[in-house]
Amino acid sequence: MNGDFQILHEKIASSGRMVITAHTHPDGDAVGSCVALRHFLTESCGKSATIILPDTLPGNLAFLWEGENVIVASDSPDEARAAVGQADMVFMLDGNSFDRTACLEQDMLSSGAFKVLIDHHLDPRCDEFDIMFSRTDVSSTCEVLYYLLLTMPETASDPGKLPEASARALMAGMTTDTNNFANSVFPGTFRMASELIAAGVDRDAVLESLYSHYRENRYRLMGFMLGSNMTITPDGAAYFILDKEIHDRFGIQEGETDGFVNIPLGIGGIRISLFLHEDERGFFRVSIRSRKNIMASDMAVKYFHGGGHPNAAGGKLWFRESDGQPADICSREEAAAYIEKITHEFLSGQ
Ligand SMILES: [Mn+2]
Repeated sequence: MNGDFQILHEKIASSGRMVITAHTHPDGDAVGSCVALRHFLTESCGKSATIILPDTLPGNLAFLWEGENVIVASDSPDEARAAVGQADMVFMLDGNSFDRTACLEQDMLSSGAFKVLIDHHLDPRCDEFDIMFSRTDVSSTCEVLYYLLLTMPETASDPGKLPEASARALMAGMTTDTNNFANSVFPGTFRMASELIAAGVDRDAVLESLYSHYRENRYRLMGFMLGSNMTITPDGAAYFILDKEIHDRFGIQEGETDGFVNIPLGIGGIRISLFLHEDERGFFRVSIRSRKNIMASDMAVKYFHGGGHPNAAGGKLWFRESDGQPADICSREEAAAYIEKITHEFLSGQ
């Protein structure tokens, strides 16, 4: 699944304007890989590169993206479209298809730019890209990108030659996707971390930025969700439903519920955990985490129009018909009954 490094090097050398994008609701790996690549392309290769993301950037990752001049397509659709139209090279990071960029998808697909995929999800859409660097035996897109950048003539296998901002962003994205080395860790993941520290990345400062600047709201909500919202089923499923009323009551912002879905797996006997977050477009965003022998990705595909990794996946549950997308349930209130039914069905078969 891995493209020819030589072709990538040549294309970068001969291209002028580059666009870097990633999936909706960008997480640390998406933002980190975009920022790392942009600094490499601009500082090491002397190119012009713009990050265009579909929607809101999480405030807790501001230490990565502040000052990066990112175009957010939902805020500036015309500017985003123009930048994609002018690009001669497009990089899709941390998503296996342009459909993960939502409102940007059509512009990306119709662009005549040379398209590069750098990712770690299953089943990349080969037909959408000119070249792909896609692996699943890695922690994160940041890890794929790290080893890819080391093949570039500008670094010549020396992590010390990466721009400082790239090295820091790679460390940050890998750290969030592994939940700080708790899951999806491979030998190459530790090697990368070790080499980045040797190259000067201040890991303590990265951890401080990532995990010590949340707002109080996050922890008030966490207390409420664990105390009054979490349901545990006899089959060993745990689920939360964060509807709009709770969301507004706690004044929750993008990124502030990250990690909640992992918490129930700390309870003995819980096999799978689901976190539903209401979206104003008529669906719940569904995050799923599971123990090693349970396939969260199968559940995401089968019941939530989604996908992902074996133990960390996600999708959507539509409670209203929208844009020709039929509803999965008749109302928001039916979400709990639906989750009870499908987790029972799914876990009985495991
Ligand atoms: Mn990722």
